[in-house]
Amino acid sequence: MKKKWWHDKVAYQIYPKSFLDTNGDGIGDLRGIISKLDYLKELGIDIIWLSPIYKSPFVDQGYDISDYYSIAEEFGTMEEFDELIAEAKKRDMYIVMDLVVNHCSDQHEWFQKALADPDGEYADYFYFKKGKDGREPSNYRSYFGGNVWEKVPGTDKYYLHMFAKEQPDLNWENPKVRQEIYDMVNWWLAKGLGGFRIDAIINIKKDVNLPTCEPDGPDGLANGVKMVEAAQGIGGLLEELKHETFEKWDAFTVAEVFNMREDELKEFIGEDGHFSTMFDFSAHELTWGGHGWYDSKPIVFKEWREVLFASQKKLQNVGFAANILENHDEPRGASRYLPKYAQNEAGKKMLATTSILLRGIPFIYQGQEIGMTNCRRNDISEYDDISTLDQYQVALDAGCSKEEALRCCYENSRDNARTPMHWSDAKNAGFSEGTPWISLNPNYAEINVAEQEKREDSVLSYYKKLIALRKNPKYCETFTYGNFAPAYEMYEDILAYDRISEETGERIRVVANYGQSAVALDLEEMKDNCEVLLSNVEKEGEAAREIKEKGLLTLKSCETAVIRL
Ligand code: TEU
Ligand code: CA
Repeated sequence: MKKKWWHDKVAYQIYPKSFLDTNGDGIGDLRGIISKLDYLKELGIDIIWLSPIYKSPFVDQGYDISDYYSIAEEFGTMEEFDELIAEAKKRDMYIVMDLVVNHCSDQHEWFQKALADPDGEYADYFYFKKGKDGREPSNYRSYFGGNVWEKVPGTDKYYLHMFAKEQPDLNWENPKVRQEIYDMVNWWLAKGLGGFRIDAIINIKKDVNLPTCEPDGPDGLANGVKMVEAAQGIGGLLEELKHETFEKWDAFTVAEVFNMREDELKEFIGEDGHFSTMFDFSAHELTWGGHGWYDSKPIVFKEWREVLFASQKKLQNVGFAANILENHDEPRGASRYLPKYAQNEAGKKMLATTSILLRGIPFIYQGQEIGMTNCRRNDISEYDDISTLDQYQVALDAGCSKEEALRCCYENSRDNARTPMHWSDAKNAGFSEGTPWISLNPNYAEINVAEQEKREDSVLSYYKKLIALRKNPKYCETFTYGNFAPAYEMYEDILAYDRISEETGERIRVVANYGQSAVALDLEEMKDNCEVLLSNVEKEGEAAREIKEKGLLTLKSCETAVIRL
């Protein structure tokens, strides 16, 4: 395997709007990010992914870009952005931006020009299509609800939007569009970016000619993903994109890919694949219901372990996954993956351990490192997210009560991760002196950075130790390139695996007890040669003694350990 500069890195996602506000307007900003670079450095972060900071009307929180070449005023200036890159560089850190090019905002100059002249050059930057019998060309549902086709005012045409109607899809079949995108990507890379996280990229290739089909919901529409699944030949587009941009700069790219064809994995992230890596969403997909959040499923430990292991085994023969527990679209990991009895500091450390030491690039989402949780809201008006508002309605339409629909939002809402970061127990958790754009999770008095920085046994302190262990030059080779092999699969509640270096033969075992009762794990054969590298109950010495004397390691509920065999 060709070694790449990003293989042994640890990444962190910042949701700028909710990270840190320094001018009191209630919105996080670039100044706030710059001021926390040392905090991130100390945590052990190398790569920082910023959710979109481009100019935007914020219909979908910046994933609707109206000018790819400017920074949203809300976040700051281009000078501040350049300063951020320079300051990151000083600390050996990389800034990765979000690349949102499946669609732009309806306020983008291109779309405005297209509306002004629906038969002109710019209409071809998008998908403009004649309706059928005075109706939309077909009946596919956009991800945020409603038909993917929206009327172009004053014409018999419709334009396509896979997401909100304010996010018209760009026509990647048009070479001029592709060139505009490549120029823009190169322009940002020339500033010294480390690379990009690439948004919703599977959607750039679609079969817009799919005829109307059997509806799968009371809205008379059918899942829009069908158009993506029916399309062939995305590889050509992705290769050209890579060749024209990323490759020239040795940039790091992490793609957000759903609904990829299984047999295309190697082309996507194999050596010389389209991308450096892509997120492993296999655990998250377990919770998908057939119709919406109202029929989503809770995580069942054994199923989760199974897909996690299957995914690790499959990926190690191909490339590197980017491993996440949460992001700005997902509920908080501690609330989703931990059973009630494990939703405590020990449980959060255990979850961190089993995730961060997997094979792949770990991505930590802001607040995960202190164990932030989902946030309960009493009324739908307290939510901001466009998708949450849609899914609430979908739940009501399916016959759920108001209470049930709110519970779906509590469990699934994208706003769970978008509440402001908890820096301290001061006003607004130290996030802002003004009125935060979205209300905080009230538990900031208990869960916050300042308190955890003071405490050796906090979740934050543990994350630091865990990341330092992964990056320790002694074990780095094993944690980065080592193979993955499941362990103790016969136990119902144990999540355990070995990382084994082909190069040095070193074997490191990660063990965790997600169950409620203690389990004694057999280490008889290795008992004379074990070293306990990390434990979440501060008993490395005790654990080592038990292994040496009895050839066993007893893990209580929520206990985890990392052992060099
Ligand atoms: O998310 C893409 C997205 O919404 C997917 O979960 C989608 O449902 C999937 O492709 C279905 O198969 C990204 C961003 O992360 C999100 O915040 C944006 O709202 C969205 O794109 C639109 O830009
Ligand atoms: Ca601000």
